[in-house]
Amino acid sequence: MSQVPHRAGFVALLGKPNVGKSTLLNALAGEKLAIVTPKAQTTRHRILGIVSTDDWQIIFSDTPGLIAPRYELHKSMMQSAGSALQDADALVLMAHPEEIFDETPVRELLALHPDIPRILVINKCDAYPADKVQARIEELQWVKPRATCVISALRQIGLSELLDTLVAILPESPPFYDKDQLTDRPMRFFAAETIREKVFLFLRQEIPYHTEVTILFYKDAEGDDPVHIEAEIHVARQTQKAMVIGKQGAMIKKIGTAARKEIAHMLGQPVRLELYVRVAEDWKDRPEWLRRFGYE
Ligand SMILES: Nc1nc2c(ncn2[C@@H]2O[C@H](COP(=O)(O)OP(=O)(O)OP(=O)(O)O)[C@@H](O)[C@H]2O)c(=O)[nH]1
Ligand SMILES: [Mg+2]
Repeated sequence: MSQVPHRAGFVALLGKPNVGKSTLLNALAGEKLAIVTPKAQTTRHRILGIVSTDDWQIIFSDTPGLIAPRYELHKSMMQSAGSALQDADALVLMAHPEEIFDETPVRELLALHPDIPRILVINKCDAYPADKVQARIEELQWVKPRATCVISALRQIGLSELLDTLVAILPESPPFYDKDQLTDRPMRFFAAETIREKVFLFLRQEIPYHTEVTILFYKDAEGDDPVHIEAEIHVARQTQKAMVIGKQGAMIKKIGTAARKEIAHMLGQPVRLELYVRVAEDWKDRPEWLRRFGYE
């Protein structure tokens, strides 16, 4: 048994879209919990990633990238980012040297929580020269960080220094979750997110932003029957439905095959996956659809 007091607490990962928050969550958790794509605004819900050792437990919240809301969907996404600060013992503000989005939503959210210790994390150090990294650190001094870490979430550089920095801030506390628990989300959520990731990766420009995925049916393997999942891909307009299905069903087949392989890999079991495409007219601005899709 270790003699040091046990520490535990909550850390919110915040930043503009595309800075690498989900990549960092996955790297720290050692598992793919959050989907990652080159497109901004990939993450739509808060996702917990629980990292535990004998001596400490950090509960990270991955959050949607901070933007000025244009749809009801965005408002809900920004609320879920804000909710990660309600119980946070520390916040990680993630940035990288060449961000494009407006900084106002970041400033506004941080202003609401002046007392939460802030760690500035400059990500993607593998892709930028040191002088650019340094320039970004200087630009972000308005954050008044308690510490600054330079990392590459992708190449897993600087992560243990980041963890040491965070553990030093955490209060003494028993763990909040079982030490072998990785996240708060059920497998159905990861199945839906995996399908949504393939939509983000394979479809052009704006289509992914009009797409949501729900699980209709989920049954564990039984005897010779594999895990059976039926999911609906919802789009906002009829024309988008044709794009998701593709010529002679080629696109939906590509999405289904890639998602099925990845879900099967996650579960370590074969999976039967059936996908349906439905039109949910203008769902991004319709509270009844948003509620159905799990947004508050
Ligand atoms: N070169 C480099 N690319 C990275 C690094 N971390 C993330 N990326 C890439 O940046 C893109 C966005 O990564 P995400 O993890 O989805 O970013 P995010 O902050 O979660 O984005 P949203 O969910 O849209 O807010 C992906 O293409 C990642 O592969 C890094 O350390 N180095
Ligand atoms: Mg993300």
